[in-house]
Amino acid sequence: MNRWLDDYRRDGYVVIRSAFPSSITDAARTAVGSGAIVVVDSAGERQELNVWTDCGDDLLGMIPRCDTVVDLAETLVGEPVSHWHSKISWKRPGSKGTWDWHQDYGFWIEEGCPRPAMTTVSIALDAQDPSNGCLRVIPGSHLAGDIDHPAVGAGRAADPTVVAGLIDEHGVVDLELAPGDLVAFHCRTLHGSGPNASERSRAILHCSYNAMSNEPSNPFFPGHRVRPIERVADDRLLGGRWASVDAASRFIPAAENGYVNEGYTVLDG
Ligand SMILES: O=C(O)CCC(=O)C(=O)O
Repeated sequence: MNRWLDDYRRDGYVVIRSAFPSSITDAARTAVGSGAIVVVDSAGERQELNVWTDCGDDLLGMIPRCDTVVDLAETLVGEPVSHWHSKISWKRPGSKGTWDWHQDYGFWIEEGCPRPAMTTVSIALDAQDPSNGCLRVIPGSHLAGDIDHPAVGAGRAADPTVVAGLIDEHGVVDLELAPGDLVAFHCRTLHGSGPNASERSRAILHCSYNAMSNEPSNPFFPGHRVRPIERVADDRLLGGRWASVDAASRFIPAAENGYVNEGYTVLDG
């Protein structure tokens, strides 16, 4: 874990290859698209998501609670963590939607989380590369402090002038991932993604965590309050002992979604 921590502290992200087998990623993929909401980007294009805060004994509730993911999150944050939320972010083939450059903490600070003691562990469900709109990061941008996130076009994004300066300084890394690869990134790491210009799907499962000592004073959901994670042993997950695949009954609907509070336009899928 220490090498990952060194990379994470330096770059603001770390990639771990082949963290999950195809038995898990194939099963999780079957939930893609069901119950999705749509978040509108700066150009008015559509991004599809399923978001949940409460984790049950279905597959999508067990992955964010499993030892592999939670141990990594706790190592990177440096203390016990609470589940913040998880989401499947899906770009269907040919979809034009993008994720504008942003720091997650630029939004989460609005819920009153005192410190950037938050991280996201993302698991690729499909192969992803620039042609299908893979996640992109600006390495080292987590050290740039809190950047303003004004309204930009039809959405919100990190101040484009600051982003341009950081890209000049640090460049951009396209996170090319195979199914089952994992990337963890700091809540201040600038990230985004482009359109899916390919004929392939691009689905990724983002699991986000907050330090137990970092209670939000203005949570947008009851599910954002800190609470201990009821962990799931990796053996149970890898052995396929989940109740069902999909957390559809707990996917947060468009009208109640935190993206609304963040100033995004959110539509039913
Ligand atoms: O899935 C992506 O490409 C990025 C999603 C993202 O940054 C977000 O949901 O905040």
